[in-house]
Amino acid sequence: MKAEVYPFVARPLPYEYDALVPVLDAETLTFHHDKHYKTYVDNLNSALSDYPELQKKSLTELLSDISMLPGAVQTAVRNNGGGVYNHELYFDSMREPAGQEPDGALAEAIERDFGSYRQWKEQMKPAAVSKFGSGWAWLVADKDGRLSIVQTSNQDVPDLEEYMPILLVDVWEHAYYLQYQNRRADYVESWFGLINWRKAGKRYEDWLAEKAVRK
Ligand code: MN3
Repeated sequence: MKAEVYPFVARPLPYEYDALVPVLDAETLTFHHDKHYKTYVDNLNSALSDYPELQKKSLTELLSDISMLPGAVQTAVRNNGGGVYNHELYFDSMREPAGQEPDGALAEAIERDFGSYRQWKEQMKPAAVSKFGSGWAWLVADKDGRLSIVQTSNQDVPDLEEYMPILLVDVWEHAYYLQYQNRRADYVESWFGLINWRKAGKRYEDWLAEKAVRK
């Protein structure tokens, strides 16, 4: 994530609106990006407008310790700041369906921590499908580079001081309902084919490099 600060600006999709067809159609992606994501950006800016001291903080800084923020703005930052962070990573974690699989250091770590890519997928899919209500399923790395799968509710993020998000899947109904209706499992199964493993691999390697420097 780039260290952008207030006022946050909605990022364009890194591909065309129809680039993810047939997994995600242009209507789904247009509503998701132009309406849902954009609203989180607008609401985050609105929440920060009266807090000059918070306007110098990056999104990661704002989300890393929400309890340190003024009480009146905590919920708005948690919901809308999380909404911005999660959607930017979600859109950036996908690419046109091409059947990519992980490689490099991330592929080795997946084999080490899950057994194989297949076994990782067998754990990631139920984490996403079984998430009750609205939320996210994530692949994250800890400070030693160990991978794990976590779920978060609403627009919550994992503990960003402990974990680096590598990729995530949105299981809010707005992510899939126009195209898949109630068939969340079909959406999640198809989403695996959209994962941009090159970008996920780079996030993982950058995180390892950052941690190596700090030790
Ligand atoms: Mn969403």
